Amino acid sequence: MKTGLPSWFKIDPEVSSALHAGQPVVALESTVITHGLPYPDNMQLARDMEQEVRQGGAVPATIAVIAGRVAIGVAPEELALLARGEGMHKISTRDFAAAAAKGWNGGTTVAGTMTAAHAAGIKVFATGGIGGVHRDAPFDISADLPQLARTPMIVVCAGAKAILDLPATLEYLETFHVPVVGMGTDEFPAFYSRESGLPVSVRADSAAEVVDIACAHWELGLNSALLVVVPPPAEAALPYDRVARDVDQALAEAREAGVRGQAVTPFLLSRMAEITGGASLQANLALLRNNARYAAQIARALVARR
Ligand code: PSU
Ligand code: MN
Repeated sequence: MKTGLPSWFKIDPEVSSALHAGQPVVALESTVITHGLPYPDNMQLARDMEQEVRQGGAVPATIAVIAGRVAIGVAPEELALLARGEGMHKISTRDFAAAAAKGWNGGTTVAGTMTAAHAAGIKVFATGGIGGVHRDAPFDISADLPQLARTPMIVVCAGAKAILDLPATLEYLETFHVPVVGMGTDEFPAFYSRESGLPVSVRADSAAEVVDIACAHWELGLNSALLVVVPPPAEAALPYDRVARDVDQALAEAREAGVRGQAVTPFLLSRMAEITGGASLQANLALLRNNARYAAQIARALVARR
């Protein structure tokens, strides 16, 4: 637990006492609630992820911005407000100051959640799929990547979103010394799919092994994150070839509609859900719950190690 947080942070009492006592805590993001999933699935999912973390023996800390204050752990009524989505901002690292000054409400992205979680002293974070390098020009690289390059945390995800340029995303992670740790796999998962044909940088077969790698990495004085990638559950995963076709269609529609900036990822995710007749949404929900479960195991292994 760190001190000296900005006055516009508020830490939930349960999260605060867990951090003080050195108990396992898992950060959860909230752009997936405000911009990534439709209502009311988003609200159910947010509760389910918290439940998975608890069942795994850790304390969940869903991070969001409520009336300009960065909440480390949100109350049930705040979660419902985020899920209804009206007037919600998408808050990445650069947006906190604006949110604080203007009293915004919003969901924090992977980058934003990492910034806030790290400030609060949380080491483990679960999300769905990170942002990355988008395909073709004009040049769009998610702020998630530079944040991973400079924040010492364990980020659990199902790879990068299938709508991205996955080889370029992995190249970026390599350049900025972010280990990509395959949880029980040698292959980088492609979010909706278990396979991508691309390799991870190292495989781990247990939470304890992930922690061994993380601790060695940080003992070297490195400040980058570990990206732990978990394949989506087989029963909900979609075949890579089928996803590739649907992604091409969604991307063509985004281009035609002139969608830009922060709106690109939410547009593509919601079009994918429609094009796949809801199958991509089911895969997304399943992998989010699964990642929360793995993150809890890793948070416990990290505490056990210390
Ligand atoms: N994982 C999901 N759904 C999402 C996201 C992750 O299953 O909507 C969000 C994360 O908050 C991530 C963001 O940071 O998508 C990426 O947005 P962008 O490409 O604009 O950086
Ligand atoms: Mn972008």
